[in-house]
Amino acid sequence: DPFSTDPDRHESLIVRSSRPCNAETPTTALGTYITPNEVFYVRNHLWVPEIINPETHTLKVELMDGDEVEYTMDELRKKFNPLTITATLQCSGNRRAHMTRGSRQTNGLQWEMGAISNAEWTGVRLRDILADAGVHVDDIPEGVKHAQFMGAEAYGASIPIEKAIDRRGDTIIAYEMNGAPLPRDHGFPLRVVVPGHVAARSVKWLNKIILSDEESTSQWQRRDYKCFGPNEGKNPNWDAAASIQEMPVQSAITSLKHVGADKLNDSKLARVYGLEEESIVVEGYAFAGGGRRIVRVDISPDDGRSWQQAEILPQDEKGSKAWSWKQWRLAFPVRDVNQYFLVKAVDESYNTQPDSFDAHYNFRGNLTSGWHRVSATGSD
Ligand code: MTE
Ligand code: MO
Repeated sequence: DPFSTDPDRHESLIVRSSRPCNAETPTTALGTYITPNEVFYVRNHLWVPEIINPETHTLKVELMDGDEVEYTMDELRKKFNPLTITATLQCSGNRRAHMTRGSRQTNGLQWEMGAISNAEWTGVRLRDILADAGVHVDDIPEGVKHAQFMGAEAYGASIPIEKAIDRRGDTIIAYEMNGAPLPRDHGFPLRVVVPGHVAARSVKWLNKIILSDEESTSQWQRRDYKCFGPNEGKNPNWDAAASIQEMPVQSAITSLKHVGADKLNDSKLARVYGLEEESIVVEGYAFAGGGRRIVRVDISPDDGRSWQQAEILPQDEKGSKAWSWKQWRLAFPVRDVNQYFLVKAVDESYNTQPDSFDAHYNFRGNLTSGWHRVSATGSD
C-alpha cells in the first residue's frame, strides 16, 4: 500500500479524499495572509513518496542534446543565490462545487473555496540553474520551447520556456516554505514554484527537468488541466485545447460577521469601521494570475443592484510581480443588505470575472471564477 507512508495531517484540513490526500484549507485560515504550512491545502494525485533523503537526493537537468547535468541539494544551496517570493498556489479546480451548484454537474473533486493558499517560498531561480547547466538563457535556440518537470512519484507537467528563463518570472526550485524545509505533503525536499500559473505546474518531489520542443506528455499536461466551452460535452477535443498556465481573476467571500447594535461600543470590529448602526462585515480574498495586481474588489450587498469597493489590505510581498492574493474587507449597514452578497475582482489589465456559471461551464469544472454569491445568512 503506497499510501501507508503518507504523513499525518492537521485535523482542521477539510478532507475531500484521503487516498490520495486532497484537502482544503479551513475557511478561517483563508482570512490569514500567509497560510501556515500545516493548513496549506493539499492536492496529491498519487501517494507521497517515502521519505526522500536530502543528502542523496539530486536534481537532473536534461538538455536538448540529451546531455545531463546533476545537482545535489547542497550544490543548489551553495552555488546559487537564494530567492524568496510570496506566491499563491491555486488548484484549477478551486470553487468547482460553486460551478456545480450554479450550473450543473462537473467531474472532479468538489472543492469549495479552499483549494488556494499563500506562502513564502525560498529556493533558487530555475533561470540560474539552466544557465549553469549550459543553456543560453538570454538567447534561447528556437527549438527549445518547454521546461518539463518530473516528480518522484510519477507526476509530471511543463511550462513554456519563456516563463522558465524570465528573470522577472520568478520561477524557482524551492526547498523552503515559510522559513521551514518543505513539508512532505508539499514536495520535500524540492519542488518547482511557478508563480502566477496554475498550481498543477508547480511539481512536487522534483527530481528531473527536461528541456524540450514539446509539452510534458503526462496526462496532467495533455488532458486533465485544460478548459472547454459550455457546449463541448464530455468528449471534447483534448489535443486542440490549450493547457492551462496563467490563472484568470478569482475572488471569494470567506467571512460574514454580524455586529449587532448592542456590540457597537465594545467590539473591535465596530471601532475599526466606525460603525454607527447594526452592520455586517464582509471579508475575503482576491487573486489574479500572471503576476497581475488586483486593483479593485467590488462587493454588492443586494444581489447586484448596488456595488461598493472593498478595502484591499496592504501586504509586504516578495518577488518581481504580484504573485500573491489580497485580503479585502468592507462593512454594510444591515438596512442596505438584501438577501445576497456578491464579490468580483478586477486585475491591472482590467480583466474581471464572469457573472454566470453557465457561461463558463466546462464539464471538468476547471477555472471556476463566477461571481461568488453568498446568502446574507451565511450559506452559498
Ligand atoms: N506534484 C506532484 N509531484 N504530484 C502531484 O500530485 N499536484 C499538483 C501540483 N504538483 C501534484 C504536484 C497540483 S494539481 C496542485 S493543485 C499542487 O501541486 C498542489 O500543491 P500543494 O499540495 O502543495 O498545495
Ligand atoms: Mo490542482
